[in-house]
Amino acid sequence: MSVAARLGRRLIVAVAPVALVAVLAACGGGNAASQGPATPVPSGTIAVEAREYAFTPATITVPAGAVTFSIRNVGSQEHEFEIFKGDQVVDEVEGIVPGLTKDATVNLAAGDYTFVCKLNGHDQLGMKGTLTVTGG
Ligand SMILES: [Cu+2]
Repeated sequence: MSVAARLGRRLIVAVAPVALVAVLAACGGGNAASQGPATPVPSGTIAVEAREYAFTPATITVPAGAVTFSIRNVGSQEHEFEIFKGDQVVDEVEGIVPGLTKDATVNLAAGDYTFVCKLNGHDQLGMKGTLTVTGG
Protein backbone atom coordinates (compact mmCIF):
# COMPACT_ATOMS: atom_id res chain seq x y z
CA MET A 1 0.00 0.00 0.00
CA SER A 2 1.37 3.23 -1.09
CA VAL A 3 0.43 6.47 0.53
CA ALA A 4 2.26 8.34 -2.13
CA ALA A 5 0.19 6.76 -4.86
CA ARG A 6 -3.00 7.71 -3.12
CA LEU A 7 -1.98 11.32 -2.76
CA GLY A 8 -0.65 11.38 -6.24
CA ARG A 9 -4.08 10.92 -7.75
CA ARG A 10 -5.30 14.04 -6.19
CA LEU A 11 -2.38 16.04 -7.24
CA ILE A 12 -3.50 19.53 -7.68
CA VAL A 13 -1.30 21.53 -9.81
CA ALA A 14 -1.67 25.06 -8.80
CA VAL A 15 -1.01 26.73 -12.02
CA ALA A 16 0.24 30.07 -11.24
CA PRO A 17 0.78 31.72 -14.53
CA VAL A 18 3.67 33.83 -13.71
CA ALA A 19 3.48 36.37 -16.38
CA LEU A 20 7.10 37.00 -16.77
CA VAL A 21 7.01 39.48 -19.50
CA ALA A 22 10.54 39.47 -20.56
CA VAL A 23 10.86 42.89 -21.89
CA LEU A 24 14.10 42.93 -23.66
CA ALA A 25 15.30 46.40 -23.19
CA ALA A 26 16.65 47.09 -26.57
CA CYS A 27 19.81 49.00 -26.00
CA GLY A 28 18.86 52.01 -27.95
CA GLY A 29 20.15 51.00 -31.27
CA GLY A 30 23.47 49.45 -30.46
CA ASN A 31 26.42 51.53 -29.63
CA ALA A 32 28.88 49.62 -31.66
CA ALA A 33 31.77 51.39 -30.14
CA SER A 34 35.39 50.61 -30.54
CA GLN A 35 35.86 47.49 -32.52
CA GLY A 36 39.53 47.55 -31.96
CA PRO A 37 41.99 44.99 -33.09
CA ALA A 38 41.37 41.50 -31.79
CA THR A 39 44.69 41.45 -30.09
CA PRO A 40 45.15 44.34 -27.72
CA VAL A 41 48.18 46.38 -28.39
CA PRO A 42 50.80 45.56 -25.81
CA SER A 43 50.52 48.57 -23.61
CA GLY A 44 53.53 50.46 -24.70
CA THR A 45 54.61 53.06 -22.26
CA ILE A 46 56.02 56.12 -23.89
CA ALA A 47 58.62 57.80 -21.77
CA VAL A 48 58.67 61.55 -22.21
CA GLU A 49 61.07 63.95 -20.63
CA ALA A 50 60.00 67.50 -19.90
CA ARG A 51 62.41 70.32 -19.33
CA GLU A 52 62.83 74.00 -20.12
CA TYR A 53 61.55 74.29 -22.72
CA ALA A 54 61.13 71.12 -24.63
CA PHE A 55 59.77 67.62 -24.61
CA THR A 56 61.96 64.70 -25.49
CA PRO A 57 61.07 63.11 -27.78
CA ALA A 58 59.23 65.87 -29.56
CA THR A 59 57.87 63.53 -32.18
CA ILE A 60 55.95 60.47 -31.09
CA THR A 61 54.20 57.84 -33.15
CA VAL A 62 52.01 55.21 -31.53
CA PRO A 63 49.41 52.71 -32.68
CA ALA A 64 45.78 53.50 -31.92
CA GLY A 65 44.43 52.29 -28.62
CA ALA A 66 45.46 52.71 -25.05
CA VAL A 67 48.76 54.47 -24.70
CA THR A 68 50.50 55.29 -21.47
CA PHE A 69 52.67 58.34 -21.38
CA SER A 70 55.13 58.54 -18.56
CA ILE A 71 56.16 62.14 -18.26
CA ARG A 72 59.25 62.84 -16.23
CA ASN A 73 60.24 66.32 -15.33
CA VAL A 74 63.99 66.53 -15.62
CA GLY A 75 63.93 70.30 -15.53
CA SER A 76 63.79 72.87 -12.80
CA GLN A 77 60.30 74.25 -13.30
CA GLU A 78 56.88 72.75 -13.06
CA HIS A 79 55.43 71.48 -16.33
CA GLU A 80 52.30 70.05 -17.84
CA PHE A 81 51.59 67.54 -20.52
CA GLU A 82 48.50 68.26 -22.55
CA ILE A 83 47.40 66.35 -25.60
CA PHE A 84 45.42 68.25 -28.19
CA LYS A 85 43.48 67.19 -31.21
CA GLY A 86 43.21 70.41 -33.10
CA ASP A 87 42.24 72.91 -30.44
CA GLN A 88 40.51 70.35 -28.26
CA VAL A 89 42.12 68.93 -25.18
CA VAL A 90 42.20 65.15 -25.27
CA ASP A 91 43.92 64.66 -21.96
CA GLU A 92 46.23 66.52 -19.67
CA VAL A 93 48.57 65.95 -16.82
CA GLU A 94 49.26 68.87 -14.58
CA GLY A 95 51.46 69.55 -11.65
CA ILE A 96 54.52 67.74 -12.87
CA VAL A 97 57.00 69.34 -10.56
CA PRO A 98 60.75 68.93 -11.00
CA GLY A 99 61.88 65.40 -10.37
CA LEU A 100 58.39 63.99 -10.58
CA THR A 101 57.13 61.39 -13.04
CA LYS A 102 53.45 61.23 -13.81
CA ASP A 103 51.69 58.68 -15.96
CA ALA A 104 48.69 59.22 -18.15
CA THR A 105 46.90 56.48 -20.01
CA VAL A 106 44.95 57.75 -22.95
CA ASN A 107 42.78 55.93 -25.42
CA LEU A 108 43.68 57.39 -28.75
CA ALA A 109 42.03 57.07 -32.12
CA ALA A 110 44.12 57.31 -35.22
CA GLY A 111 44.93 60.84 -36.18
CA ASP A 112 47.26 63.74 -35.71
CA TYR A 113 47.71 65.28 -32.31
CA THR A 114 49.97 67.70 -30.59
CA PHE A 115 51.23 67.78 -27.05
CA VAL A 116 52.19 70.93 -25.26
CA CYS A 117 52.97 72.50 -21.95
CA LYS A 118 50.85 75.58 -21.67
CA LEU A 119 52.05 76.46 -18.23
CA ASN A 120 53.27 80.04 -18.29
CA GLY A 121 53.36 79.96 -22.04
CA HIS A 122 55.99 77.24 -22.20
CA ASP A 123 54.50 76.03 -25.47
CA GLN A 124 55.50 79.28 -27.05
CA LEU A 125 59.01 78.73 -25.82
CA GLY A 126 59.19 75.36 -27.49
CA MET A 127 57.48 72.91 -25.18
CA LYS A 128 55.46 71.17 -27.82
CA GLY A 129 55.56 68.14 -29.96
CA THR A 130 53.61 66.14 -32.45
CA LEU A 131 51.84 62.89 -31.79
CA THR A 132 50.85 60.65 -34.64
CA VAL A 133 48.45 57.82 -33.91
CA THR A 134 48.46 55.21 -36.61
CA GLY A 135 46.26 52.32 -37.52
CA GLY A 136 42.60 51.78 -37.07
CU1 LIG B 1 56.36 73.67 -19.09
